[in-house]
Amino acid sequence: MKSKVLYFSASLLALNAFAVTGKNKPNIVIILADDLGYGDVSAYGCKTIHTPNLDKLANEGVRFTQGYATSATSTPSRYGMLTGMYPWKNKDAKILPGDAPLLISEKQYTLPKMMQDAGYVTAAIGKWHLGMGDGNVNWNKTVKPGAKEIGFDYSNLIAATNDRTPTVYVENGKVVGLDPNDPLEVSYKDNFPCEPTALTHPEMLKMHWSHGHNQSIHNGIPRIGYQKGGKSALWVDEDMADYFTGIAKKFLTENKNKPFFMYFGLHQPHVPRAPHSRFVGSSGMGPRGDAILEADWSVGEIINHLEKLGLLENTLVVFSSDNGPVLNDGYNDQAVELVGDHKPAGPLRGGKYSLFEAGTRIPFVVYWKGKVKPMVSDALVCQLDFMASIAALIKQPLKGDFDSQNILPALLGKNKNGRTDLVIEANGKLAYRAGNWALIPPYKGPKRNLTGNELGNLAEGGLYDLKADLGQQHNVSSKNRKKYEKMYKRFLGITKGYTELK
Ligand code: NG6
Ligand code: CA
Repeated sequence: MKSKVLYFSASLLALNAFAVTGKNKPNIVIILADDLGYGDVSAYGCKTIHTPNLDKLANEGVRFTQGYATSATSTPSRYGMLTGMYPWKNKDAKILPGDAPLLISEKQYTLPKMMQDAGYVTAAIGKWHLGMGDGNVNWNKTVKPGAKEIGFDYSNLIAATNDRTPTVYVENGKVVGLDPNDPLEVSYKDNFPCEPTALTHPEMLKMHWSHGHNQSIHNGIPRIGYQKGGKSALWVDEDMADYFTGIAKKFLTENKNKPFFMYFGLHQPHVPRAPHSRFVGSSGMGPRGDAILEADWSVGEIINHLEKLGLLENTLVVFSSDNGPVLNDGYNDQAVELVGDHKPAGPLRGGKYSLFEAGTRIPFVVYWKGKVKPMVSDALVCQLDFMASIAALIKQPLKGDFDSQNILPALLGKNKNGRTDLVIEANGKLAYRAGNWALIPPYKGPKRNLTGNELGNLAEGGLYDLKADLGQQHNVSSKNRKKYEKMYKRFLGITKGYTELK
């Protein structure tokens, strides 16, 4: 009897403790699209595509006109967001193959570890692209270290990108649905004997490649990288949105009584664009537009689910993209032919892979029902700052040196004092934003890559007054030599010791 009473009061105590530590902590949901451009969301001014669910967040939250990713490609961008450190400080933070080892050191403090320390349940769902395993992965065993080791209690991921092998879902380090009698093997060096590739078996393709993407074929789509076996575990691209949206909803339902942090990486509109048949033809712009509408649907599902669970007023939702837009990223999917008047980068110059604005300036929305007032903010904000800003929000002390800055009031729309400056990265090269100005140091290299996007290699360097010239049409570096040199000096002061990633 006594032990029962003890047990009863202990659980009351536990409940009470939960009420104090747990109840008032807002949940955090970060939704990151893949290659979605500044002009791809109708709330950002485009009239060529209609994204009602993203618009709801943008129009009822804080819509940032100067929101940035740290990098113009996925891996470094995600690294910056999750570690609070500039990605160019880690020489390995560049586009990773599907069999790359975990990029973030297990010793590194991360945003999800901070959330765990604050009592949150954490999840990473969807696109990963930060490496998993030790560089010599056996996909038929538990793959580690991975998301768990850097702070995610639960994970359900694609290892890299939807155009790279392995084309399987990895849940908590285990390939989902794998048959032990049909082991999965992956290689980024050599093909496996007798396995078809896009070069040897073009007749197997339902989607054709234009550059890269001519190795293993799965689901009629040629990929980067080779793989063999694991047939029962291979994903169906057209079902991926339903799969991950379902996983996210399940995580939210199961953790509705705890404070949670969910990082949801959408795979759209990255190539290969293979949306579910429900969305095929919905945009009139071919697979790229249809994939954007599928992503919009997915975001709507998550928001509606939070509402259904009664959690919307206690959940801070961030929506953004890992880098800027691209039309032809290696497949002939009519993105270029069907784009019409649509401008994926909006008024900005460049796109994915670019040091020009459209490489890193992306849709960036903070939505918190009842807590954040609708507004448009021109504060300079970056995904790098989530770590220090969320630390401030949940009153979790952040020890150590981070590039992440606490700009919480700006993120919540309470003021417009964002960062004063920011270093951005593209293809291992750096550029600098400060105030209204964008500085691109002198770089050798091609004007464009195979996608047709401008990279921002300017032999003489560039200086742009974004207030007067948002589209970066007028390089004023010679006219404003003093300004250029002053900014360049400040840029070198921040990036000293950095040598271009090879
Ligand atoms: C490039 C791929 C591109 C895309 C990109 C990563 C080729 C020719 N191009 O190497 O298709 O996969 O890597 O994109 O292979 S990201 O958004 O994940 O950074
Ligand atoms: Ca991307």
